[in-house]
Amino acid sequence: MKKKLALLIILVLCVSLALAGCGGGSKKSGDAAKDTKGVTTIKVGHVLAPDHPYTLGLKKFAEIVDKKTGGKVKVNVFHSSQLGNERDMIEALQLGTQQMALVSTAPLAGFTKQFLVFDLPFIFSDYKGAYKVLDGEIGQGVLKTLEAQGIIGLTYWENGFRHVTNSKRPIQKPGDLDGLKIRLMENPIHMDTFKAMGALPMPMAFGELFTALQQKTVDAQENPVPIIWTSRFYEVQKYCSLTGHFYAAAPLLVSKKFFDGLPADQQKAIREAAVEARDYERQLLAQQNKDLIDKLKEKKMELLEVDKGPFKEAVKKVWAQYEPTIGKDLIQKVVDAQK
Ligand code: EAX
Repeated sequence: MKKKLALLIILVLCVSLALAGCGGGSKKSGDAAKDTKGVTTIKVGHVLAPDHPYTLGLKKFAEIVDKKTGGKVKVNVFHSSQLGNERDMIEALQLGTQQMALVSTAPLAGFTKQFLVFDLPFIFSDYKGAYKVLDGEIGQGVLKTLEAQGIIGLTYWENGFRHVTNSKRPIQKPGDLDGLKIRLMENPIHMDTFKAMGALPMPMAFGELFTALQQKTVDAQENPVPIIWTSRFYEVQKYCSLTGHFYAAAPLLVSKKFFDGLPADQQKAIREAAVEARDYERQLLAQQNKDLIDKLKEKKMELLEVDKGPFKEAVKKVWAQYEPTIGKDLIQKVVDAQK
């Protein structure tokens, strides 16, 4: 009997010691991503296809980080909403349960309103103008506002100028959008912009979009050419009007909880890699924007050049509507910086 009791006490002690080991006290989030060999693993997620420049750029980022840290920091890339939709991932960064994410600016407006300025229709004249604003003090200042939300914005990658596709009819002027059910990102400016042109906005996460188009739950969507190609929207959308109504920047984000837990040399390596891989990702997109128009036509998509003047006129009131929220100064700064 005594033997059994002694065995039971030893068993209980072993189990409680093992559980205490799992608890491990409060680990810094950076440590949590570190394995027993001192290698830190970063999970970075995005919602686009495995062959989109988001994925290719992040793989280049992973290579550069690995090299700059001597293998001490590994980056695992998760595409196609494997880690959730963009809002889910931004929230996971705030909690420190995910280390990095690559998203469009649109959902970030729900976290800091300064991002709204970048989603004003036709605010960017061209790629050069966008880069001057985003890579300069204005863009860096807006990224800084994320830190109060527990997120560090490393730099702006690119999604691109967005165009309207639909399954119903050629869109050549704003009135052609009348009554069209269009999927939009969850961003108030995007909704008000398309409402101003008579469309019916349907906010929806990107991961649900292809099925919604296939089942005709929505008639239309808007995205840059590289997404229309890599997400195979040409299979479910007949018409593409090259409106270029929004320019979507794509901030590369890191959890502040995680990043602050890293040694300074690894933080420096990650910041440098983010900028080097950004330039690579932008170049990939520029090449795709050249090559994919013809490939979409080969897939029997009808691509239409449009006169942007009437579209700009139709949505001008959105600028005035959001001036009190964004601030006249910030809007003017973005316009002036492109002159
Ligand atoms: O950031 O949701 C969209 O249409 C975006 O282009 C996508 O999330 C990539």
